[in-house]
Amino acid sequence: MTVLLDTAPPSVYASAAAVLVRNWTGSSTVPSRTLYPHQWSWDSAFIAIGLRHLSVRRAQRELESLLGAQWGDGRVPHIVFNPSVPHTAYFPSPDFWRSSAAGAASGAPAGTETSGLVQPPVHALAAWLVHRADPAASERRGFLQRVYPRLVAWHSYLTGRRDLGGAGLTANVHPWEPGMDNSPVWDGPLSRIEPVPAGSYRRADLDHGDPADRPTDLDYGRYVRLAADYRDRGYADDAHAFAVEDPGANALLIASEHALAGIAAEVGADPAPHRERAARLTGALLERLWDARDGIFRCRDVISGEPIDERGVAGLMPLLVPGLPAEVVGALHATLTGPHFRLGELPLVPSYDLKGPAFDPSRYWRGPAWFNTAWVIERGLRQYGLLGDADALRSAVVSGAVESRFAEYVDPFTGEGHGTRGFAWTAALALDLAM
Ligand code: 9YW
Repeated sequence: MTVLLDTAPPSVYASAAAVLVRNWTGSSTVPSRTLYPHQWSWDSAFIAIGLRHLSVRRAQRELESLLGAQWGDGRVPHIVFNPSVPHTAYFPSPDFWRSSAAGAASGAPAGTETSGLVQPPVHALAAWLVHRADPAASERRGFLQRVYPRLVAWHSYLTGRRDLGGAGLTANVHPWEPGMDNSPVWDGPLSRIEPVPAGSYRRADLDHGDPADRPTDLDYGRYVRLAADYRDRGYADDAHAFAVEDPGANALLIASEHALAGIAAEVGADPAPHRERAARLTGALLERLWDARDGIFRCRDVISGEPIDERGVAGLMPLLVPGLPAEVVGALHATLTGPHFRLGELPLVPSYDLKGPAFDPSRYWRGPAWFNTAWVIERGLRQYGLLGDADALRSAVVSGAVESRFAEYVDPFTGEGHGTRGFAWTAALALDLAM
């Protein structure tokens, strides 16, 4: 591996690089050696954004190994399983998903085992940032030429078969898909789902994670029901008991669609359709999910047709979307720094409303602060010239990551680490913001 010269302080650089080197398997990076021993989709995109500062080639490989497991229908699976890891190490394992047996209808790859769900589409943005880190090397290897058609197919799946609400936005069909598994935002739509019986499966996550920090058994019973039903329908997108339009996933899709326009121009394709799609998606996001009264984007429950009355960090992530009306940016900034999220007073951004009834500072996505959402919000603040808050958030990400030994998530008040340590995207994104 060629290690590039960098400008990050040596302690940040060396310790973040050590995590990324330790978690590298030879073709991709595991989020955590213990808790998550396979390749995860949006993790890999965030990881590539950091890896580009260590090795552009390795960052390209990270994305290309993930895209190599893309299904024929365009979906990029949320987990790509490492065949050398025992099935007992993570649940649900390949024998649960049975992707390679899913058949021709969805075009799952025959030689690789994957899940059948997706995660937020950070990949085109990541590919663009990896390219920008060393355009000459990227061009020599034909990186963008190879990934462009796959990224186009991926976005077509999300805006085609996954436009379940019919208004242009992409919908998520499982709480694992927006990447924020047990966010209180899902409690309402999830309460309609009959959990599978306790004892019908075994949670491997509790071998490594503190039960008080992880989703509950009731949540898991519902996650398993939804995933098993999807599998049993051959991963067809025609009937879902859970479907939501998430502002975080859609914001990342829009940012990635803009990145795809940049990629198209580089590879000699027409960028205009990507710009048009980004504009259409932005219009739909504002039309469907913006709550002007409360100054936050809401998630929409596609089954009930109603916005979900909870404030989650995903509702602030559209700050990443270029070209928002000034009053929307101003209101989002006020919400971010106001009593529900308290940026400025607190160093990072809690995953859920500090005043919300379900707030819990240590349980996973029900309150703790995460580094990937902070990275997205930092970029959004910077884009809109809110530089004081962007600078403060940037240094809080870097110091919080190092001080917590690259924790998966931290207590939003104390910064105390929770979950696994040596978590890859925490290291990657701290490295990116330290450069
Ligand atoms: C799980 C790997 C994944 C992340 C998700 C996070 C968690 C998996 O870990 O989900 O077993 O709960 O919620 O965003 O991609 O890091």
